[in-house]
Amino acid sequence: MFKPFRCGRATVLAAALLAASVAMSASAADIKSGLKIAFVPKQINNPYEVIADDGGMAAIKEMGGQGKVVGPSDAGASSQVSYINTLITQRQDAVVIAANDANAVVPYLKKAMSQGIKVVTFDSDTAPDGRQIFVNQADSESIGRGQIQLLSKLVGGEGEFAILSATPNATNQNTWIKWMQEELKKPEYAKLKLVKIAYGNDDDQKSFVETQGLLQAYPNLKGIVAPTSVGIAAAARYISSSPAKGKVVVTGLGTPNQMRAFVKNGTVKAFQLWDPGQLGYLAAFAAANLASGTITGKEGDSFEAGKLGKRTVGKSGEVILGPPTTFDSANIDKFNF
Ligand code: RAM
Repeated sequence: MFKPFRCGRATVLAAALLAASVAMSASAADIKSGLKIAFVPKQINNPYEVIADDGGMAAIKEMGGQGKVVGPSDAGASSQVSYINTLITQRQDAVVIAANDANAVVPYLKKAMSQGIKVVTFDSDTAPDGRQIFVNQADSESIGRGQIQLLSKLVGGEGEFAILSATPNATNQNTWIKWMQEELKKPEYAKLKLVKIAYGNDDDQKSFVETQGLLQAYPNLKGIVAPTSVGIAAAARYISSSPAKGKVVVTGLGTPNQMRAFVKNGTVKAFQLWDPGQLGYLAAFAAANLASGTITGKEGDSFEAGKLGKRTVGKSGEVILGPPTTFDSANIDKFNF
């Protein structure tokens, strides 16, 4: 770093100012050992979240820390609050959370940060003052626009479609839906009509029933986009055994393991996702670096993230994993998550 060649007062001051404004760059050796890092998923029983948390636990083990996963069984807006409070009492070094609401958890995360606990959001962000870093699966705009591009291709560019989302307050889904609506404004989608945004609350049964409701309410429906791994699996299951199979397109974001059977039986032609395990892995490295003081979360800070290599913090404390993959019958068997 900065090496003052003369030790006058002005030089020391200049060095301090420079250190405060220059982004930090950390190496693997700078990670403290024995860090206590807790993951708080949206809901503990969601297969997607389980893969993400497992990735986080693997990274924490690699770094010689103590990891654990705690969280609610439903993705309700305030269901994570009591878990955050307990983690504060337990004096964790860092909390990594997939927020169920952009604002509901913020006061509690702020309390954690005021006590020196580092906070990383991943998968689903809070308002920026609720965390130091947000580890995003991919660029939100590309995810949202990409969903409409894929849907349009699958339905032949025209017809009525619905979105089957997670909870009405999920930050990630709401951001993606905003970008889907932006993409829809392009003239090439003039014949594509969004008739309804339904919410399955990332609950399998509710998502299943919502799918049924959409088919009843919109007899001309040509497609359902579910940007949630719970929603897309439930929609595909409903449609696979209904007369709508082969007539109504189901696409969105899902895990290859949950969707494989529906791709093989022809219900689903294509859908997208990133590797949730890598997302959790990256988030754990971001948290450990914050907790080791090697980075502060400022734009330009960089750190080594194990097998994922060097990562740099972008605008508003965002670190991006990478572009999503599109899965179809040709490649789905290459993936096992
Ligand atoms: C569900 C959750 C999660 C989202 C995935 C795609 O599992 O809503 O937050 O990222 O779907």
